[in-house]
Amino acid sequence: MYGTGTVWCQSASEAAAWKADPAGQAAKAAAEAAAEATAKRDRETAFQTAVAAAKAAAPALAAAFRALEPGSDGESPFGAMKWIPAGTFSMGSPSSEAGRDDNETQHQVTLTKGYWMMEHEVTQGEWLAVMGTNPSHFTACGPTCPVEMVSWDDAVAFAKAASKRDRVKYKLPTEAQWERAARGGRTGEVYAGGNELRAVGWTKENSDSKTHGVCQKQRNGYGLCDMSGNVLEWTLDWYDKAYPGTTTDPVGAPSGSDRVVRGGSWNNGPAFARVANRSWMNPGYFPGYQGVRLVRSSP
Ligand SMILES: [Ca+2]
Ligand SMILES: [Ca+2]
Repeated sequence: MYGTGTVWCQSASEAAAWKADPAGQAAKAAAEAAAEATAKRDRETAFQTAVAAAKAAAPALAAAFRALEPGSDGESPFGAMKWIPAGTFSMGSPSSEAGRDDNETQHQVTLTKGYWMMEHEVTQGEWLAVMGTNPSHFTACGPTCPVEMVSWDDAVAFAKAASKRDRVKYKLPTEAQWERAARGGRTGEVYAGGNELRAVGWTKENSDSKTHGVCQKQRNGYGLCDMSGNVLEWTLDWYDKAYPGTTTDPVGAPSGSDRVVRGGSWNNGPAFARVANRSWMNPGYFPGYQGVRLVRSSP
């Protein structure tokens, strides 16, 4: 700290500027404080507007979503829901994939039922409209940025509250549902939506150490955004290094200490954003890079 006789400064150059022109510096500081206060007010207004709009629109959107036929994409109170078809796909990574680990052995998995998945990570505005709180660290990012600092228990509570509000059965995706959705019905893509990571997601390489508004990057084959990067996403499954024994509608280990989290985040390097990458986290942990996205099973 540098004293000037009037204020304490963070640097010697700042202190010199105060000594040379105290009135000018005081005016500048006041203008900066006023701009910051305005930005904060605008942000709060943006949140209030988004939440009011979300709450007003939810009943009609939920009714339409409840009536939607399996097999079709549709609108929901959480924006577009993309239909992910039943089928067999290749889960895990080929041994040639750079950055892979030995918990990704490639194998065929069959999902016997299709399901809808949110095109984007649950946003701060959407979380606030359902839960009445915003636990996020990056509130300056605004209502269309992903919610973070949510534990697995928080995410499950959110799915329950949203299900009650919309009278739709939302859940966290199983790990297999998450990976099938992230693959987008394509083969040969390392990241969700392509092999150029910067084009499809926010990771440590391009995030500027923060979250970003959802759906700013290229979508994947099913029209989903940010399956690689931005925030990590909880899945329903307990983590085990070995995949579940069954390859038809697998549901994860019967018990465990950590839940599977997928897709990497603004805080992780490129290897974590690979579609095949499997990470895990204590269900009670809620860092500023942990978010969620929900699915709805077909009726
Ligand atoms: Ca993500
Ligand atoms: Ca890994």
